Amino acid sequence: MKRTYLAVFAFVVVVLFTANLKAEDQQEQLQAAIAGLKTEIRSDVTVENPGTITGTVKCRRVRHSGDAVVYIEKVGDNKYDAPVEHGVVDQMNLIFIPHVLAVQKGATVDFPNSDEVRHNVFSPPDCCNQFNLGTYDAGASKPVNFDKSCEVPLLCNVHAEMSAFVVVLDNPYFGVTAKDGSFTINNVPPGTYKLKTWHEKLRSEEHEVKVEGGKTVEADFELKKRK
Ligand SMILES: [Cu+2]
Repeated sequence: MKRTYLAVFAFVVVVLFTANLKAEDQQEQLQAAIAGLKTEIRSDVTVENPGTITGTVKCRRVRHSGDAVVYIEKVGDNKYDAPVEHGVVDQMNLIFIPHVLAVQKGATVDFPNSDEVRHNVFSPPDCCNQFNLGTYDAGASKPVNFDKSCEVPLLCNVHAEMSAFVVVLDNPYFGVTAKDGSFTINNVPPGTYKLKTWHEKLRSEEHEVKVEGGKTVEADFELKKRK
């Protein structure tokens, strides 16, 4: 009798240990995906004597200062070739990764399913770029082209809690903030611009910035809740 108890006990320990290893493995995979996937997709543009815009966005009353987008509304005539590189929004552990992907207009974004369950990515009916990819299996991936500048909420028909955004912009001059709120916009042609912010929950702010060739100009923002 005692032996049976011991055997059961040992079995439970092994099962728990394996489950723990699997959970740790999943966490590692998730962190790797978060670190590895790009949050900005743009085309390469040759600029003579470019400048840099850098700064911090403080996001008030939300968990962190990441996932805000800082962008220049208009640069020249805003006519730029679509990016060749595809963006990727992965679906892993019932989460979209990254949570915010900023792309230049014309970009294609791939939506792989890295889970063992099926997902169905779609954007809401009142959205400027409406699509529905239908349910698809683990390992499969479907592309969507984003040709209008606007914010596109991503949802999943199977999992109501899944949410993310593709923010589509008119030119290559934008940056997505890291969790500490920092951002950088490189390769900016010299000039005076209107710099704006986007955040899923916070009110948009704008600053005027003067970019000079070979120099870095700083622009800081503080974003508050929408009224
Ligand atoms: Cu889903």
